[in-house]
Amino acid sequence: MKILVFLVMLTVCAATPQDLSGKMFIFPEETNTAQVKIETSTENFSAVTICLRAFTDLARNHALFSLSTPSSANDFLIFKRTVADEIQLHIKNTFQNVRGLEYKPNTWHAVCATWDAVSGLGQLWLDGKSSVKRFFSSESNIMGTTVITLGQEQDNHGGGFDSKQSFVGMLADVNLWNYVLSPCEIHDYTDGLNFTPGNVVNWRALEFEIIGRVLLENKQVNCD
Ligand SMILES: *[C@@H]1O[C@H](CO)[C@@H](O)[C@H](O)[C@H]1NC(C)=O
Ligand SMILES: [Ca+2]
Repeated sequence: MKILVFLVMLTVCAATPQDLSGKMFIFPEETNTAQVKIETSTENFSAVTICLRAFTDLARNHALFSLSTPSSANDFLIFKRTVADEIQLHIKNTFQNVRGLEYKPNTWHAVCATWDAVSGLGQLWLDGKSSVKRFFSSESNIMGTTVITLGQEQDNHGGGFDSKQSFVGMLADVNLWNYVLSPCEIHDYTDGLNFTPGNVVNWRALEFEIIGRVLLENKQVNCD
């Protein structure tokens, strides 16, 4: 009976949206288990914009954002590679290497990525600077039950994690839209100005589940 009550409470907690304004997730150790699972009922994307902020000193491969569907483990993946200044963007299991971005360690970076099914073009933004637009996949939408994980990279739907691709550091301000944001909107997000929160994933009303050692704390602010 106690276990049942506890499980019900856990379910309720996971399902209740929380306003995480001013907060960050801390991933304090390298594991193949610790993650934040983000829930969304959207199962049909004709376009995507994802924005988040990340702070890490990792020099190795690591996932910044991993979205899978049953048919595609890398339906939308932002993957920092060991190669300096190279970030891999995977959309519908097709990847492109984005080069020349200044991804410095121990710095908060605003990372955004966009894609739409009509043109098939994807683009990465780092701290308000865009990459070139590259072709990934067109005509079909991202379809099926989506599993979003922060902290781990999915090699299969909801699993297949590798500690050597895990994220260690801090993540915040995760928002996901089912349309492509304009460059001005991406700048507003990057600069912390007013922007329309994600209509699929909203940091101010986040439905999520923490698995393993991930801490939620106030974002550090610099003292004057
Ligand atoms: C998915 O959305 C597209 C429009 O982008 C629509 O034409 C299609 O019917 C939708 N598919 C499903 C299974 O809902
Ligand atoms: Ca992997």
